[in-house]
Amino acid sequence: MTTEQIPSGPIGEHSKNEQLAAFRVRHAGAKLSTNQGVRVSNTDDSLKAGVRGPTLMEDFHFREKITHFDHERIPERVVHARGFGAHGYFQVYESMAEYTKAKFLQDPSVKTPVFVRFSTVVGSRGSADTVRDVRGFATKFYTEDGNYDLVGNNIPVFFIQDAIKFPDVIHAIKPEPENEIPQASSAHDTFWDFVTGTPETAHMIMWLLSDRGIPRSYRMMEGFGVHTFRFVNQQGKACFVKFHWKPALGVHSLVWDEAQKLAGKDPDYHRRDLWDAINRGEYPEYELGVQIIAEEDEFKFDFDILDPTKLWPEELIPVRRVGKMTLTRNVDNFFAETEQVAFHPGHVVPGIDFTNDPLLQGRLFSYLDTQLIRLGGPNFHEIPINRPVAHVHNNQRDGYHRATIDEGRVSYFPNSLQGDTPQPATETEGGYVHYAEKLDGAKVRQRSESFKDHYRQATLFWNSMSEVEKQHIIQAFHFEVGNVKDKQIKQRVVDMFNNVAGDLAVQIAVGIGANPPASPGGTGVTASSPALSQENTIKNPRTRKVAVLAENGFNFPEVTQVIDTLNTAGIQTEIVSPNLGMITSADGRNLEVTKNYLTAGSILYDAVYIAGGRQSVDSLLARGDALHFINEAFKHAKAIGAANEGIDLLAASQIQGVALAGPETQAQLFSELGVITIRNAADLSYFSQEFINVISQHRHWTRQLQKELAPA
Ligand code: HDD
Repeated sequence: MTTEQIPSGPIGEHSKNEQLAAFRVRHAGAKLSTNQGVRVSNTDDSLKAGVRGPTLMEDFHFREKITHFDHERIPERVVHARGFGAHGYFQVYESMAEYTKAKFLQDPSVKTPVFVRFSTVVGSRGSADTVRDVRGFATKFYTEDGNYDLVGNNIPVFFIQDAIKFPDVIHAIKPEPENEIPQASSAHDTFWDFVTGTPETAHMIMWLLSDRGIPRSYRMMEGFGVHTFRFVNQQGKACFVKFHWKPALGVHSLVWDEAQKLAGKDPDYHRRDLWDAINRGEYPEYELGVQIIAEEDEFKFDFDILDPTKLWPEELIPVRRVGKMTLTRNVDNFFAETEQVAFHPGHVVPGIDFTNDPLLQGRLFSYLDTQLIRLGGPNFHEIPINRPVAHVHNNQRDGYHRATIDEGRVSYFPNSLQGDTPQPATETEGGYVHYAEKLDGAKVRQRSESFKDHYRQATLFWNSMSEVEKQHIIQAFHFEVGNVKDKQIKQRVVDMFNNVAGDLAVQIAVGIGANPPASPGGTGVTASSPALSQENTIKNPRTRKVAVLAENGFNFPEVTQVIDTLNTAGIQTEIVSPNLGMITSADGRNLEVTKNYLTAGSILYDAVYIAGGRQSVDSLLARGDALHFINEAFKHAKAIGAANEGIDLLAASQIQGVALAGPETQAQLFSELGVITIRNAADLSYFSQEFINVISQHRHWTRQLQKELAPA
């Protein structure tokens, strides 16, 4: 199939989907065949010489079936092996012509198809989703000008400044080579050995050990292009640009204990969350943001804008939201799409160009190189998910797995036999012309002096954290470095992070049995950046998940009113009870149970609601699982709601120091630290609304600070 046969016409939301349609095969209702299209009469028994005899070589069906199976695996990505993708579209809000000529950033009526793959970096393909790690956020825009890939992460800075260090940092963070332990974790000696020998990692380590390292959902994390790129407009004028993705649902995280337990209870937690949301029509949305610096302002800042370990503080250089991406469709086949998609930061379109960031420059080599081995040769661009919607015409030919049938004798340029075509396009015809940056320098293997401040922005990040975010970072250090066996490495961690902030280093030292720093350090930076704290993010209750604990004898009118109000606000509810099937209310009505205590756990929910009803609550009171559910949800700072008798379960739990509605209280709402209760109210609409507000807060950290982190 040539690209000419692909539905042409203006690029629109569905153009990639229409292109993919030509490759889809539906097998339902069909007869079984070999790969040669020969119908198969029996696929359960190999061809044998006698019923108890040996299998015959001539069994072509057996040979083909087994051979194909033997070759099903391709190498997993050397990093970002575990990922999950979805289709959608991008729409710009208004023309960006002032800054860039990129066509997909011009016309607000155009919906450019996109494919996004989210990933973890360190773990192998089968590892758990919720590990502490950087998340990849890679977007392929199928634009009119050809494919543009924005291959970013959920952290705006990187571990290293020069791509030549990439194998070192990855070797250090991957499982240790002699025993392949630990999987998908940075909590081991080799990684911290590398970190403490490489001070440029300090800033990103602060991010990794913050709540950003354990997102609640792919739908609730930011994305960053990390590098400084260039926009170039029609007149050839360039500016520096950094890209951001801002999620409509805000930036939210798990807590560490929850993340670890989820890795066992539901290792697919993030992919399931994305898959389910898209299937429900709750389409994830992210606004594209840009920060722009004029070429002439390159040296105006106290950091080098080419240094990928530095961010541009949003308060200094505001993020302008220029468009929105909406993910609307799950893949049809994980391997064909998510596994075979090939991203490359070098896939750029006219209007977007590179800078001399040495990390970016190295990436431009690595991604094409890796696809050659991973996808088996130079024709990976022909795999349906990788095909541009724009037409492809060139003189590249042959190679493994070539699918295009190139017609004609000509595969060279210049030529007279085909009128010198395909021929280069002029700039006005859309030909890509590299920005004519003037360069002058000696060949050196050196790091610029302007790249040598490794700590000031790490301090800025630390200063910007709320109290509870700081506590989480310290706990993360205690976990990560607590798993390091070498005492000298542990001490080096304290000494290195003393350069970031003295109070941080002192608190790290306490938890890992190292000596506090000889003298409290720091950088002297006192500024903070509110944009860096998740405390200041969007709080939106939509798509949150609430467990409803109920058993036979529950109060039907009460429970259904609460559930209906939550559902209307876009919050999901699941009835959790000891057995699947139906439970019957005190007034004889039935509700279907969604999960039992083996298939569910508080960690799978954002909030818990305990149904009223005497008999139901008496059963819950006798059930250790239910009390554990509540205690764990409380520990993880989640919203908890209860009405009437349901409050008795709270009173019997380990929740202490929170005022609850007492048996005699008349319709008065009690709401403290995210625990909300009411008794004797004829109508629960006010309660339900307040419960939604409490859920929308995501987590009630004050509770954690007061109850958990207070010194004994
Ligand atoms: Fe990379 C994959 C993001 C630095 C070499 N990288 C990969 C993916 C993401 C990133 C999201 C997964 C793409 C997918 O879903 O298929 N990488 C980044 C970011 C970086 C970065 C944001 C720094 C700003 N990467 C980086 C360097 C190198 C690589 C410096 C090598 C010099 N990255 C690769 C790779 C991968 C990759 C080995 C593995 C699989 C692939 O490319 O397709 O080439």
